[in-house]
Amino acid sequence: MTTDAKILSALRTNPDGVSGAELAEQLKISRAAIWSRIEELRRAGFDISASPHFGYRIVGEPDALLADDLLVRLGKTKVIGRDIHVFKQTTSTNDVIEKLARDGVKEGVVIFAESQTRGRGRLGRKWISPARKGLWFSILLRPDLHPQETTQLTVASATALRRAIQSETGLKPEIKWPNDILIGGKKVAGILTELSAELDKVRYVILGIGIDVNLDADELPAELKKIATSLKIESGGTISRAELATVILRALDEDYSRICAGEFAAVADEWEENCATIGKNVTVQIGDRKIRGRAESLDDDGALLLRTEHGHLERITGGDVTLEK
Ligand code: BT5
Repeated sequence: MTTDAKILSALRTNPDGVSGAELAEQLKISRAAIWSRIEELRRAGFDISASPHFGYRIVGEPDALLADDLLVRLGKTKVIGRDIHVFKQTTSTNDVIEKLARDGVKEGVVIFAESQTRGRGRLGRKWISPARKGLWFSILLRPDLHPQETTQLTVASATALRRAIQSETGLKPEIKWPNDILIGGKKVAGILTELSAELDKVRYVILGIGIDVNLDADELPAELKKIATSLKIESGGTISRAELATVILRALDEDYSRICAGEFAAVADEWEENCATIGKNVTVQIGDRKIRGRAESLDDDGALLLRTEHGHLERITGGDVTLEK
């Protein structure tokens, strides 16, 4: 943990204030060094008051993602969030993770970007990622899975995202197979799972997640106004992105562990309970092909089982689902 992270941690556990002398003692550095780090944190946007009576106190936090801060908030996890980096701007956080993956970096590293210039969805679609308005991040995973089983990871991520958003905001998000989180029928988050694999073994998976957090209605581009929303629009208040990111990373870590332990069935049960797709009549568009039917359940790999109009059970592994009204 860096000195800044240790100072932030001490300030947060002592909201009534902690003296420079106590901090110096705890961190085993001089009071002058503490003072200079506090100045640095103030420059990063932390509002830290200092008084002879109370010592140092945090009175305001910046609306910025800081790697040290996220690491301290997160504490110890099994895999996800072992290491966190924040970029001011990237093309796509999935691109950054891909480079790390090729360099042999261990799984669990998370890359956040305050904005992306070429954020992407599936099939090369564009993902808009305005600065400091959302959480745009990617995670490197190296699961011991067959390539076909990686849909399990998308399902697990959607389950974790839904749970975390609900606990943090009180909103009731729903999952739309395979990779959307909806509130009131509008998309608030999407997941892009990219993988590198040999014939029967996954080399690595890049889990890319985009969440619309603090966008106002007038900040959504015209083409998204009807289909997308943000947590701020739905809850009526600004949300701490750092706090939300922490809760989400913890939930993702839990569900990734469940998948690695072979407990996909339990994840799938939670998914089905909160899914806007199961039991509905849907149309699935796969390339030029359209399949209509009733979404029945998930299979063991996370694929969607669809009872078609002709009574056959079709196994769907990709595509865009539209819910019939
Ligand atoms: C997705 O694709 O939903 C996956 C989105 C993943 C984004 C994250 S951000 C961090 C990481 N780095 C990346 O470059 N990507 C990942 P898909 O199901 O194909 O949906 C894409 C469609 O969603 C677009 O065609 C738009 O209609 C819509 N869309 C674009 N930006 C959006 C936004 N910010 N919020 C809601 N919908 C959006």
